[in-house]
Amino acid sequence: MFPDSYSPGSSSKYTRRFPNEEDLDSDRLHERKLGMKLLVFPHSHFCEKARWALDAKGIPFQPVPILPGFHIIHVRRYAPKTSVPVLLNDDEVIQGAGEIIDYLDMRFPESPLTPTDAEARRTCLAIESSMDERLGEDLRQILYSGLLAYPDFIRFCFTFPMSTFRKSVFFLSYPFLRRVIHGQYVFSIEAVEETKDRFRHTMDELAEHLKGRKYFVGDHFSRADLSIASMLSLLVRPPEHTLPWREFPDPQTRVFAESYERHPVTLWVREIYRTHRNKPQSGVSTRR
Ligand SMILES: N[C@@H](CCC(=O)N[C@@H](CS)C(=O)NCC(=O)O)C(=O)O
Repeated sequence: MFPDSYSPGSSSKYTRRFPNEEDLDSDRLHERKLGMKLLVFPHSHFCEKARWALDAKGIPFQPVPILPGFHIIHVRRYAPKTSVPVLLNDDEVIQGAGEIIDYLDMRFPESPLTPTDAEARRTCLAIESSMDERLGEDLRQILYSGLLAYPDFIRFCFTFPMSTFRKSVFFLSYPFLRRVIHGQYVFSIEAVEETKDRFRHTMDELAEHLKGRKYFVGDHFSRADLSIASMLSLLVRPPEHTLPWREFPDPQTRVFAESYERHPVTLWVREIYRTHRNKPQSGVSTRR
């Protein structure tokens, strides 16, 4: 089903999807006429990274929020893994936020998000990959550990733009989903405590790196900045993000978030969102 892949850089690839029987379905043909689609969980920081890259390039697209749990069936219709974001562009399917940036830079090379200088590019990709894990995955574990006990909040994050029917489906499936998410991302209280220490260390390390600089690599905004800011979006909750944030309902999560309120990296994320989010390099506004 995925016979063709392409790797322009160390971490990038895209998958060309070949037509199959499902493509004859009229709804899906209709879908495909509307341009690029991005399958997302609305609050997901990896999805924010892909949305931001599309917006930064001024590429119109339609975000398609999908229900967790059911996403497995939906996403696997197109892609080999179950995760979002997934970008659909005619018969091309690109899964993974970094891969989507690779693809966009290859297809729309104007205003690249990846530095063209080889050394800067290597540094940029290394930072991105390491921070996806150290910030993105660690923060997800920490936040879910406190917030899964609040179904209304989690439902809001996953279903914010969806119909009442879908919200109800989410609610009914939540006891099961909660167990799955806990098993997949939280593991145990001890693991979360360890992760919190590591996260503090990562944030302090980033603050050190940022001293006297505006951007992580060179003098220009790049995918390293976009990735780090996106990975921290759930903690910093900048107003430029597409989700209308709600206060964390869990007291411990509030204490955790407040402990980073004045951290230099938090201030940097706010500034990068203010100056670079919803400001396409090409000047075309695609705010959604
Ligand atoms: N490496 C992937 C990670 C994406 C990811 O972890 N997505 C999560 C949401 S934040 C997801 O889809 N989880 C459900 C699943 O994997 O089935 C990327 O960069 O896009």
